[in-house]
Amino acid sequence: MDTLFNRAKKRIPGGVNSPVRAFRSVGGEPFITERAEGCHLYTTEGQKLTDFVGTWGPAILGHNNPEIRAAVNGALEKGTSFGTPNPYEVTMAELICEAVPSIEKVRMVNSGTEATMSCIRLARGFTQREKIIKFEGCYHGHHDSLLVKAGSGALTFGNPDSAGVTEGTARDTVVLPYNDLDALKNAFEQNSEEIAAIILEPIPANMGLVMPEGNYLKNLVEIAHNFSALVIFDEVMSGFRVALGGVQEWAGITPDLTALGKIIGGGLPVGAFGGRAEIMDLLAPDGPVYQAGTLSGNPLALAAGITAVNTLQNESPYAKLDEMTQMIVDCLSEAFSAKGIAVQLPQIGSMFSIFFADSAVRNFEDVMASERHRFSPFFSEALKKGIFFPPSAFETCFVSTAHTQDVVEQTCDTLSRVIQSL
Ligand code: HOZ
Repeated sequence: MDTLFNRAKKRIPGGVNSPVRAFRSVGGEPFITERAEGCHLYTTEGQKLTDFVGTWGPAILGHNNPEIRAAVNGALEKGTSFGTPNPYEVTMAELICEAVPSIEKVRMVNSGTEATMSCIRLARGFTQREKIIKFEGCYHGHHDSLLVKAGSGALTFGNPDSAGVTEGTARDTVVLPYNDLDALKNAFEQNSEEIAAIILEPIPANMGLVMPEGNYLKNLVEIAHNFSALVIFDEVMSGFRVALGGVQEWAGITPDLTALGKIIGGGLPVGAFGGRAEIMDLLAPDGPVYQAGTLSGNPLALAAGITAVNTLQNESPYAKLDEMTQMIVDCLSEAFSAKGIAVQLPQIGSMFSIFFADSAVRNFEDVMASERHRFSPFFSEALKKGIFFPPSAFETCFVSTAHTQDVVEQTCDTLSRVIQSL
C-alpha cells in the first residue's frame, strides 16, 4: 500500500530522520503528525493525542505557541539567514549568561550534538589532554567520541557502541557507571594527567530518568578539579527545563562548560555551548580551537528561542509544571500499585520516567535489570486511548504549560483505566 510511511521507508533509512521515532522497540508503525497545538498532536489518520514527548523536550510552552509563532513571523519579514552577526544572537547570549550561573560567554550552534561536540574539543584544547570520561547510558548526541555505551536511540536499537566509531576514538572515551564516586576516583588515578573532562547529563535522561544520589554531583566536580580536569554539563534536556538555570541552578553547582539545546530554540533547531570566559576565549577567532557554522545564530531560530526564554523568565511556570507532573506520577503510582506491578517513577520538575522495578534505579545496570518488557504493552494501550508517551523504555516524558489541570485530570483517568486493563 502506498501509505506515507511506506513512501518514507523507500527513501529515508528506516522511514525516519531519527531512530527512536521508528517505534521499533514498542512495535507497530509510527503515526505521522500533521500538526501540533498546545499539548496535542493531530495525526494524518485523524487521531488527537495528548503528547508527553513534547518534541523530545523543546515544547515546554506547548506546541505552536502563539507568542513564539508571532516572533518567528516577525523575524521572517526581515530575512531567513544573514551570515553576519545579528541582533538576535546578542540578545540570546545575554539571556543565557544571565540565566545559567556558570556561563560567562556562549556560542550558538544548531543542535545539541554540535554543542557537546564543541565542548569536548574545547576541553581538549584547554587542558591539552585527550581522554574524556562519560557515563554508561548517558547520551550526548551522535558524534564519535560520545557514541560509546550511549543511551537514547543508540541503546534502544542495541548500538550503544556505534559501528563507524574508530577504536582509537573509543579508546579516548573512558566509560563509568553513574552515581559511583569510587569508580570515578579510580579512573582518575589510573589516567592521571590524561583526562581532559568529564561530560555528563547531570540528571541522566536518556536511559529513563536517573537521579543523582546525595552529594554525587558536588563530589564529582571536586574530584575532577583535583585532577585539573574540566566538568561539562550536558544540559540540552535539563537547561531551562528543570529550572531556568538548569540542574546547575537546582543543585547549586558550577560546571566549567555547559551544552544547551532544545528549549532555547523554541522548537526550531538551536544549540549553544558556554562557560568560563578563559575557556571560551580559546575559540577561533580569538584562540586556536576551531568551530564554525553557516546557520549558527540563525535569526528565525533565535527569535523563537528568545521568546521561549523570555516567557519562562516572565511567567516562571516551574512550580505549576512540577505540580501537574506530580499529579501524573501519583496517578501512575496508584494505578500500578493497585494492579500489583512494581514501578519506580523518578521525577524532577516537568520530567519523569517509568521503570518497572521494585527498588530505586541508580545507574545503567539497574535500568537493564528492570522489567523492560512491561513498557511496550503499556505504551501501546495508552496510545490507543490517545496518550503519547516516548516510544522507548529509555526515554523521558515531558509535561508542558499547555497540560492544564483539566488535561492532566483526564490523562490520569485514562491512564488508570489503561493500567487496569493490562
Ligand atoms: N535523541 C532523542 C531522544 N533523546 C530523539 C530525538 C528524535 O527522535 O527526534
